[in-house]
Amino acid sequence: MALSCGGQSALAAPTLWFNSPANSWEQEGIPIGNGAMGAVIFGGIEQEVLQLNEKTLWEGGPGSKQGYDFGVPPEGDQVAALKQVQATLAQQGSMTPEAAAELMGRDIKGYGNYQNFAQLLIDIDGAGAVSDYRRELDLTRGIASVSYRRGGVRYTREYFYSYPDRVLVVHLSADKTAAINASVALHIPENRSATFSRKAGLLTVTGALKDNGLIYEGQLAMRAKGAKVTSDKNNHSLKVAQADSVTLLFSAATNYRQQYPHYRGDHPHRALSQTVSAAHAKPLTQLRDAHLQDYQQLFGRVSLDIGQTQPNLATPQLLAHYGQGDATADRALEALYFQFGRYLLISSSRAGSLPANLQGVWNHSNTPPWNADYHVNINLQMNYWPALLTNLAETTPPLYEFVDSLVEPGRVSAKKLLGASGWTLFLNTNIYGFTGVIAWPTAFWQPESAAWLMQHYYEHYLFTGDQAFLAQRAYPIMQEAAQFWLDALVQQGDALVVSPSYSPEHGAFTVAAAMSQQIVTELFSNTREAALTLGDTDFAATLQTALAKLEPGLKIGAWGQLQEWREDLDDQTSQHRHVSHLYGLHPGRVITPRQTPQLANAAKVTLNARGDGGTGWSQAWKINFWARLLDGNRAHKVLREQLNRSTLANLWSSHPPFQIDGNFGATAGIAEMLLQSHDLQLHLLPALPSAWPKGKVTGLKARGNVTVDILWSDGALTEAQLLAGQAGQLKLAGVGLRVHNSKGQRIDQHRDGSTVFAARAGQRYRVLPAQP
Ligand code: FUC
Repeated sequence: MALSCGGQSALAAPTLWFNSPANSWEQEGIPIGNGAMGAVIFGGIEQEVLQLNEKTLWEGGPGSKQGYDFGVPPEGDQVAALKQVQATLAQQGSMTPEAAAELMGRDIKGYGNYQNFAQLLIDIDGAGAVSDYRRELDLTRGIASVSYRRGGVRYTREYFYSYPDRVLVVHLSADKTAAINASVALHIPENRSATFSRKAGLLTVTGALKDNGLIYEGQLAMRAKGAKVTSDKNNHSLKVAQADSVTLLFSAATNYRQQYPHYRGDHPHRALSQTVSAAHAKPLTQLRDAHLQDYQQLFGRVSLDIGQTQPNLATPQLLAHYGQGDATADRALEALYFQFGRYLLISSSRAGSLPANLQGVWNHSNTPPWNADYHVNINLQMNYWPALLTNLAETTPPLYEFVDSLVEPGRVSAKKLLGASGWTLFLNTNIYGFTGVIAWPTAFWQPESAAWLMQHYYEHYLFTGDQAFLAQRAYPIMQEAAQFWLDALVQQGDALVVSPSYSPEHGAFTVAAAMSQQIVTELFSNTREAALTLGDTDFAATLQTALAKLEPGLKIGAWGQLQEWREDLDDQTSQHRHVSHLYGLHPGRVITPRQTPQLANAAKVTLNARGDGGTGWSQAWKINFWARLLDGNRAHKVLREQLNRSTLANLWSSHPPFQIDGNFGATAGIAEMLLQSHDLQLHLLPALPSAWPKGKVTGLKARGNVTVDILWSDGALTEAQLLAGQAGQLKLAGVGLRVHNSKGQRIDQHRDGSTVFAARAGQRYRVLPAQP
């Protein structure tokens, strides 16, 4: 169903590139990864450094020298402290976070940090001046490369991290024979034991973290054309002299297992040896082909043309040049940034490993910011905003596996900390089932986090129509999260409220802050819908009764703003980065310009007061908010500010420092500018900015399992193609749209401001704008 963009310039291939090696891991490194593992490429001439990561290498947890109790004291319960806070709030209306933390917060031990796995160092001999240097990442292939000329030879390096073969592949070549002299070594951080061994061209390093005994292993294989692989006498490095080309393979694993309460599985040696020897037996072309087939199948589903052409500017220069009046270069950066988010998600979240953490899978420190963990008062959720919208459902299994694994410890937390059944967690979690509270007054209390995570399960069903997923995966965990709130809500007069309630990460502890009420309401509504779909009428009725009393958390205050708290306390000058009271606008769906125009207007007032600044992720959220408010120019303005202020030279999003949620949030926001489907209808080009008058997007996904291609010019729809993944009535925003089935027959009907038609599974439909 090719839509032709007639007359538009050839689409610039999305590529990041640099004309020098990276000086800084954070600012200039090129990230590659296969979900479980990652590498950041520096691209040095004499010494190449690859910062390696494996997602399960964490200190802390069971066996930690610090001690560890999942954040929940094994003895006694904390419910008395909760009751005291609730009583104070009933009497005084509010208390400071410090006073609340004094009672309910806890100094924790053994939480751990995501670890730097190792550095792969490749020393390369050579003499003479270097010219023609280029280091790049081709997003269409998921392959990075470095090339330069030195001493009359062109040297080329190729890098990719294969998901199917589970290995990092680095290939060094030259345009002359016998030109490569190289030695490779693994540099292992100090905070662990390390034993090296070598068999032929295979170097193995194995050891355990001193903190918690977690066993790790890395295997590095080297093979060369035209030379023999040797090693130093300590077996710490592998070498070749005068090789024509060299291929390095690396893979890593630990004995981590995602299973409460021990989180340990088998020694990684056997499985890892099989992985590396299987890859070692394959020629480079076979490894590359398998990688391309796997990667391109995902990445290639969505294309975006907003009129970009590839300017001859390295990525840092493209970024510096942004917003200076060169429209096609600006579009190139925006389109690149959109696709880079998709690339990062594919590279940091694939089935069989943990979800993308605050840095995806990339980390060069043993004490990274925020432990490079999973914050769940927005950050982990934001990481997955683009997954379904941009047709990458295959990146979501790690999220569901991970959240599923939190239920068991989360039951203990629910019981001990709130005296409730069901399960929950609070601000943050690690890979060892941490579901308790920390001591930090500014953020420690967030029992709504589990409910927020449940949105992803239900949305998965809405996007894919997968009934088995709804029945087997989504409903049981949603039900238990809802059960928690049925117990934890407090009756105040006729109303059900959350108490204590704390709007992230400012203000006082109060009762029934907007975000708490909105999230619990959403959980109950979604769970009720799921219950009705699956025939659990009893639980649906229970939720219905609760919903009738639950305060929705949607109040309009004195200056026209959407209230953040139950009382009208909003400070008109606050620019706080968390805008949690607009949850119902995004990522929720109860506030829409069409169905709740007054609330949408109040959300606008709030957003205008908060301004367009903030951390990377906060700006990314605002792109989504403005897109949902159908203001494309404002969404685009925030995108511009995010690119100008919160984006590093390698296009990683910056909090500061680097934090990946901003990348994912912005990619989702751009998709929301082009297509929305949360409002029970499919909205084509809901928030198109005037900077993108003409363009084409293909392969986006809408709820109801619809794949959507849209072509537009002069700021308006030219044509769209819809592929219905399931049968059902489809509703398009706007009357007068003309819908044709694959036989060319018109099948549209028009009512209540929508164009409606009956879609058949597997059928394609052509949508044309209303006749002028
Ligand atoms: C939340 C945010 C911070 C930071 C942290 C990882 O606590 O408020 O800005 O993003 O998560």
